[in-house]
Amino acid sequence: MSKSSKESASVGKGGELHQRANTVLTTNHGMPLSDNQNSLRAGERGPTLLEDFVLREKIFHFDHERIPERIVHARGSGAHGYFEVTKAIPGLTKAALFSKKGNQCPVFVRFSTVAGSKGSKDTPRDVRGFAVKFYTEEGNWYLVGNNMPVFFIQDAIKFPDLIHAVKPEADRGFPQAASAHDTFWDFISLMPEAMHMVMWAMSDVALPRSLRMIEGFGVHTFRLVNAEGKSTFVKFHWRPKLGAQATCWDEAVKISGADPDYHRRDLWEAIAKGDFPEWSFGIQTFDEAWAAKQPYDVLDPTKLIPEEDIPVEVIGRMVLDRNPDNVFAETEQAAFLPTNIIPGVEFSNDPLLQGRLFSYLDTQKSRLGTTNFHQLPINAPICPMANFQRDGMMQTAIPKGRANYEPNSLNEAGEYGGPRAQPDRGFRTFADNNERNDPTEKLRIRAESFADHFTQARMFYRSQTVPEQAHIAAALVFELSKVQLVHVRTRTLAQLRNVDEDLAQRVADGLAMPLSKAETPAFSPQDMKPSDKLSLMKKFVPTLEGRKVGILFDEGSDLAEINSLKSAIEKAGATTMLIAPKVGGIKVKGGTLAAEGQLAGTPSVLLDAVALMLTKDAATKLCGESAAVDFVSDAFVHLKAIGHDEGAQPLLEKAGVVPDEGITSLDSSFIKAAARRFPAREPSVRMLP
Ligand code: HDE
Repeated sequence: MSKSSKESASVGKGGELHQRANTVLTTNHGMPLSDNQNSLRAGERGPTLLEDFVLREKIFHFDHERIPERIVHARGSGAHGYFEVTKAIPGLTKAALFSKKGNQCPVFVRFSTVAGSKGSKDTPRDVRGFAVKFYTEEGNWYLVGNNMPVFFIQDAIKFPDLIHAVKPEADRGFPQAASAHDTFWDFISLMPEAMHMVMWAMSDVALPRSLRMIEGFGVHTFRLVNAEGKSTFVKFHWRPKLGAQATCWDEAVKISGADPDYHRRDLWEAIAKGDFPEWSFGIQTFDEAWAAKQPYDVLDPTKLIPEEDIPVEVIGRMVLDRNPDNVFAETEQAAFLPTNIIPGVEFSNDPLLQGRLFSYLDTQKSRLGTTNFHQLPINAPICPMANFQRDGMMQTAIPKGRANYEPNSLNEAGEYGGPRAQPDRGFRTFADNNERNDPTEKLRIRAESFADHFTQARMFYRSQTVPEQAHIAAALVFELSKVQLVHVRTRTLAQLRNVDEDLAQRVADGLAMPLSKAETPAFSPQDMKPSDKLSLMKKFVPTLEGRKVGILFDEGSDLAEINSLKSAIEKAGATTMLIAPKVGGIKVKGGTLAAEGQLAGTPSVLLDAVALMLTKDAATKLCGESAAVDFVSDAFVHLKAIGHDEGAQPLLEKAGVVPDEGITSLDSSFIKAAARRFPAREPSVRMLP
């Protein structure tokens, strides 16, 4: 779909704007230019002339380069790739895509943060958007999901309030890309239905190590409909091949200073070097009868379906193998709409999803300025499309003939009468006659079955490992410490008591506040079985694949040893980065070695593990350089493996490193340790509540 960047625009046959190899610089109208350095002046030192249409066109276009950023999910990173069906499911859906194992279609994915504006950082504590365009032979299917399986609210009517509350506060315009402020917690503490999602947002899942290491969820219950018209409910899941992994909070904070583009750079670089990120695609399926028996409502987007109850069945895989050619044309102009479905995939009555169904079309018109946004290359279907919709701003299609209405009988006159609906193959809405829906009344009402706000929040918290529970408590203490309205803190503590008494007590202690009086919930929380699938640490995949290991060297380090460690790390699937105090070339034993990163500009927060290959003299000298001391002490407190030779000892001591199983020599034990983190170290480096 994309064109080579060497080509430039010119007007071609039939009036279509297309690309051809062109080395001549022209105006937008194709007129060749003689000078792109000087504007047209009245005399050598005189004023610029109004007549300078070349200058005017260039500046006019520049002045309008920005379009409104997305109200949510403004900061995003995109990538192209393909989806492949690994298990056909014709019994469940008539979608042609899923009819045969091996079927493939191109995809475009946009990952995003939610709260921050376009220029914010990549690593705030936040939900991540995971939006996929499947360009199928039956039209574009968009699965616009997140990296957490539930959401804050049950009804679309609360979305503007939620987003207003989390965005920078209305009077002061800060904080940017942060939920740690009064208005967010004010709102959230008044919305008990948010508590389950709050647990997720305060967990390590909100601090991804890489976009290549996040899970994805369709969140809502959807339907699959087969050729016989039978409907099956479905939840969609993406699982990263590299395993889901998070950073420490302190690490995420420091990364945002060291590299605000950490995630987009990581995604771009991995794809550019052929290390293609991959996800498996899975479904949980169930029917009305099963749904009716659950203690929660499957239409309630604040609930998940435990995998212990319905396992995820893998039916596909997605590989991202191409970076965008142009961020604006593709990632920025990509328009996602949950309404873009294909025959065989349908909505449920989830009231949050129902609200999304009309919201996204409005957004695209307001952001892209025209009803013809679907014609932009990134949004256009790759299958044939035809209808009688015409005209509108920035119409780029040139429909031929007289037929712009239907029915018509132009065919009978030998003319092209245009396309016709296909009763057999076309999309039909599933006739949902479930008696639980009771469509006989119009009501502004919340179903009774949506009333339990705490059971799953409790299940999530109790499914975490001890260190993960401590992280949730620490995140809540951090966020609430930024809240200045004391009654909001008190109210949040009351909500937390319904999630878990121990958690509430830890947070109260961490704030040095008394535990609030418990509030009686509308529905008393139940104790569900904890689920191992909800813990990142329990699911952790110990692999070096896709990770980055830093090798710190300096004058006198041994080139042969560096090279041999480098190749052992690379053999295990990681990339390496050579780091030294100066980049140009340092005299080492056996030659001169240039570094890829300068020590002060490459803190260890940007790496998964570090190796210190230093002579004793170099290490002693580096004890006087805070960037070197921080490099080591941060790796230690961020629970990373540190491999080192004898010479590095003075620097380890200065950095306060205490030996444990993550502090290794530079042999195979380092390669093994580098694939892990060491949470057991945490209590000695951080006073968690
Ligand atoms: Fe969105 N959401 N959303 N959302 N959403 C947008 O659409 C909205 C919700 C999600 O990379 C907007 O084109 C409403 C849930 C993603 O371009 C907007 C409601 C989930 C993206 C919008 C929700 C999402 C968006 C902003 C409540 C997870 C980024 C720009 C009814 C399942 C897509 C745009 C991209 C984007 C509205 C709730 C995911 C304003 C009204 C729940 C991943 O239309």
